[in-house]
Amino acid sequence: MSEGNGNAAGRAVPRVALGGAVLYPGLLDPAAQAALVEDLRAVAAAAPFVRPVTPRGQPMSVRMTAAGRLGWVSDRKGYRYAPRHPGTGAPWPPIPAAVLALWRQVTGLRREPDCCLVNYYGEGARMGLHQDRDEADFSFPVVSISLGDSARFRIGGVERGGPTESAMLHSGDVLVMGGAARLAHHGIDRIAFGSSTLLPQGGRINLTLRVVA
Ligand code: MD3
Ligand code: FE
Repeated sequence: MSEGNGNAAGRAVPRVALGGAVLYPGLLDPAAQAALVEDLRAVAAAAPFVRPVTPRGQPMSVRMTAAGRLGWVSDRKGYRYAPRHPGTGAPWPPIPAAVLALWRQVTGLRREPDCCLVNYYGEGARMGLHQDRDEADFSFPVVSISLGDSARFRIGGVERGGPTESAMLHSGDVLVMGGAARLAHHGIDRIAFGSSTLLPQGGRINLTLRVVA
């Protein structure tokens, strides 16, 4: 009998981990991961990945695009949510239906996310410790979906400079940051480039789903 991460009721079994975050290891099976990658090819065709610069002009190592009503953008003017792609000027493509279904599955919310940020980590890319606080209502959780190469994820507390802990995130893992974890500092130390064959060119994609307004 193969139960995977499901149970008799067909629900995924979560693990509470890392400062109140809830991790669903391997919630997406390999076929679902591959289907999501295909959905993301269509997103990236309509809204190409860009390499954002920080407000101080430093290029980020992570490449980004987005789907949904709003995308998160960063440039010399600052970072913010914007209704259009910074390069093409077009509205962001819709969030893929499978992504919205996953959001409903793990949050139980009828409210849809406004933003599906798509981060791509090539070899050597990382994301420093930060908080996600550009959104209006922190009572909504943030949902993260990992695809491709494994990554070392780090999470600390709400206050800057406190103790942190780390864990590996693997392809198909889904992380729900709600409650006290919503304002926790977090980042990606490094990816294990080449640890997955999901993406032909290697690397890691992370989707983060957020209610913004
Ligand atoms: C903890 N992305 O896009 S996902 C980000 O893997 C971001 O690309 C990382 O941090 C990535 O802002 C980490 C896990 C994650 C996402 C959102 C969170 C952790 C979070 C929001 C609050 C606390
Ligand atoms: Fe973040």
